[in-house]
Amino acid sequence: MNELLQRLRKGYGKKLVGIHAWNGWIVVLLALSGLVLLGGFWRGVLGEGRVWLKWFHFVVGIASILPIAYYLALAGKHWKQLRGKPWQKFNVYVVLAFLFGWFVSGVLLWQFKAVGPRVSNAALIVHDVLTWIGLPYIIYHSIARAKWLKDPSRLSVRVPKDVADVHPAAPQPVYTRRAFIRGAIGVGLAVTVGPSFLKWLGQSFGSAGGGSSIDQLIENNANRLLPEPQPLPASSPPMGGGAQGQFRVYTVTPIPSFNNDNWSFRIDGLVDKQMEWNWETFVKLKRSVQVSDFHCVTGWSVYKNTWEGIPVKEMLAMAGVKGGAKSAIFYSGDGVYTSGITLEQLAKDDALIAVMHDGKPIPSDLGGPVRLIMPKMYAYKSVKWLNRIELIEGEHIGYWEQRGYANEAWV
Ligand SMILES: Nc1nc2c(c(=O)[nH]1)N[C@H]1C(S)=C(S)[C@@H](COP(=O)(O)O)O[C@H]1N2
Ligand SMILES: [Mo]
Repeated sequence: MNELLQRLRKGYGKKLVGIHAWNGWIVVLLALSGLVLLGGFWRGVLGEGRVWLKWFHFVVGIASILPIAYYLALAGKHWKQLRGKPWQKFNVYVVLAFLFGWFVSGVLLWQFKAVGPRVSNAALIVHDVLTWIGLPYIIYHSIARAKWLKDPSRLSVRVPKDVADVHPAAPQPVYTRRAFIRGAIGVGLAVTVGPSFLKWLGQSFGSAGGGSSIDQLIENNANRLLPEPQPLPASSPPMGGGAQGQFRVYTVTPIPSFNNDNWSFRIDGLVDKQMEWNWETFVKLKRSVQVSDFHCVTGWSVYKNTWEGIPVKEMLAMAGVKGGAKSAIFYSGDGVYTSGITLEQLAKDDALIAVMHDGKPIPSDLGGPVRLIMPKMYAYKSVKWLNRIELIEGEHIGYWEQRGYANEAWV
């Protein structure tokens, strides 16, 4: 009988096992690269590597269609084999649904420019939810399955009837060990993946569970700049009715913190009059209020932000732009991050040097005390901890732009 089982497993069975192995490795590669892309910690460590990793993730993701297509070609046969095994059928449905969902949402995220922020936002949420549910499921499945396959009485190959008549199947042991292993894996996963899942849940649907995460960011504000800016009437209550969505805190450096002694703001380069402010003089500059949406290239957005600050136009007018100047470099007080924007692009009324968000000082995690806001461009132009503007003759290629993001960043 052993010989016969072997023979049955060879041709088609071998193919199935092969597909399974390929698919398993692809899922492992996608999971690892995906989790690194998601983890804020890795942004600073990887730098340029992050853009390569993103391409790797896309290419492997697209390649994942191959074993799936191959499987679908063989699915009819597999289906017959699974007759009378509803749980295994269910499992195939679940795995295919996950792979399909990941693939479709992944393609939408890859094509974020073509589909626009609403769609890519939804795709990102789908992609994340599938990851947090599907990954534990698939890890659990492969571990449980590996144990299972080692037990020869549980091979999923059906023994033909005539063979079964001569060799009745061995009595099934009451398998408490397997139940134990499954239970242990379940608990292990809950402990390891659980906390990050809950954190993600909190970030994505923050206000649902009381204490929205932006309030937490404000509470943890590491900046100490006095006096606090007082909101204009249009900011408090916020003209836009309050931001919709959650910011993901992005940074390529440790989050800097500022106080009245170590903070200043400067405009220099090709200007008539180089200018510098300390906090006390900076908060006295005339501000205005705008409502705008905020879009990150990785797919998430925050809608209807009420920002209050100094329009870039007015700031430039104070310093006076020299004839030869063509663009501006925006420097972050983190000492690393920069972005370049042309004066033509900066002529838009909504280019803002923001000091307040929804009527409150911008917390340090979100780039406070002062950040750039370019509502019609992807948010990598919105330099956090902005403390210097330099006017130059040519073009500047900023931090992410050097690492593969387009210098032209219109949404
Ligand atoms: N100094 C600095 N500014 C930055 C970044 C950064 O890493 N460092 N990331 C940019 C990117 S890619 C995005 S999407 C937004 C994110 O803003 P948030 O962290 O307030 O959500 O900040 C932009 N400005
Ligand atoms: Mo971004």
